[in-house]
Amino acid sequence: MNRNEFLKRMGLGTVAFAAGPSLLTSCMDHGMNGEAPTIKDGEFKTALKIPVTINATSSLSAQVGRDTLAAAGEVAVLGYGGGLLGPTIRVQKNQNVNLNFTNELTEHTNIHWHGLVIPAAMDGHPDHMVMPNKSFNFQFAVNQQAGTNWYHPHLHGLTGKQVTEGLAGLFIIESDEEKALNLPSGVHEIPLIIQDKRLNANGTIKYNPAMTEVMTGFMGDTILVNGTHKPFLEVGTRFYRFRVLNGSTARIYNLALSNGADFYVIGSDGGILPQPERVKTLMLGSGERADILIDFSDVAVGKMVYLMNEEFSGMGDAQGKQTYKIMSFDVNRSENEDFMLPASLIPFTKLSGASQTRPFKLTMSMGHSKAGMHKINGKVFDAARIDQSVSFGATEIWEFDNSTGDEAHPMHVHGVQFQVVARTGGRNTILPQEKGWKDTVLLAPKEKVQVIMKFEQKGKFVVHCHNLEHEDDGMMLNFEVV
Ligand SMILES: [Cu+2]
Repeated sequence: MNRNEFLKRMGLGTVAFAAGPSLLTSCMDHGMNGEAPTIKDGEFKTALKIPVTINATSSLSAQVGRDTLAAAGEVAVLGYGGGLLGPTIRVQKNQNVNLNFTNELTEHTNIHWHGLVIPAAMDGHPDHMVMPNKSFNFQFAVNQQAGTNWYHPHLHGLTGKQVTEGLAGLFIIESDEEKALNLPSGVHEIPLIIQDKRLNANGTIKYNPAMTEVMTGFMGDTILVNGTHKPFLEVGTRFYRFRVLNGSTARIYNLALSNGADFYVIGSDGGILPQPERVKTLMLGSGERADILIDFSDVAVGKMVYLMNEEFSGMGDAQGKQTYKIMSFDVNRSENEDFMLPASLIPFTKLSGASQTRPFKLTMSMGHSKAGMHKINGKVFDAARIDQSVSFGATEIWEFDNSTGDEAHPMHVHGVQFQVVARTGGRNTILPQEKGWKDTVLLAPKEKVQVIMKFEQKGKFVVHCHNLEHEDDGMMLNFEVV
């Protein structure tokens, strides 16, 4: 059964519906359709917050902090440093990371290093929990290319809640190759963690997905960038580098500039592209990142350019129906440019010689309870079950098949960076932001996507949908590299 058929049945008020009155009440509370709530327009009057930066040998605590999210003023939030979100961890390629992590929450948590190719014991598998008042020492070597990775909790059934309440941060890898490109840096290199929240009347973050929202994803009406509602950033008339993360649980963003200007994608999830890709729009699903360059040199001092979400279609019927502003770039000074956009960036060797193609069929079917509607190869997640066994050192193609689905699924593989080989059906193309190293790939309804990767870490990892409501619903499998 697909989502539309499911909703039709829900709409008929089927008395025999097995989940009972609590589910029906819950659906009435939230509306039946699970559609993305409307984002309200308004003034962009709060300076963009920039997370602090820490290095490879630091400590990190998950804690209850306080932050100002919107008009209600300061409220309790989760984070890794006193406010919403966490510091940006900035390391060099080939550096050893030694981070002592403490859980100061009253519930268990852990950290998954999203995008890092590190040993299974350090990856933050849902099995690896850090209980309240306990610590864990993360030690691993960073041997991969420069890129914009991130960290967040990864617990079966609790990931969406903890990420929404504030637990996430960036993990940036730098390299000498990248430095040689002389990309905009310092105050000209800005992280943008884009998230949507739903707030209670007292201003605190609400996370209570109804059953329809487990299907569509839980979306908010309040867009935050680095935890800032309706932010502005003052910029000079020159190129800026933005490291963009879609840190929402489910909302897809189709980024564009309000002045209709082109911008340049220079990096994908896990690395720099071989050459800049000139675009007008850039779509990012949950968990995806893009490194982009925006040139403000043609904008008159005193003008504003908005980062927009542009209306889109083809990603299921719950999303994309609205164009709205995400943040404002206030051009407030003329600045001399010392940056020239290079014709080529970091060379990219294509993986080949896959020993097999492994199918992952994505489906949705109504279960007997609220959990377990989203399946991969007909299965919901079972922590104790190993679903796929992969030979250490093997190169494989994994094929995600959403050809019968009517929801979007950003599929994420732990323990690897992959390359997108093909997309058939739907958009039928490899997008500019997919022409480099990736760990998360967005499948629209009707699409099949093939990715190729080499397995260079042994142990038990997961592959899952990064729509965090789908993931918590069980759209995740274990694989073991042996
Ligand atoms: Cu999904």
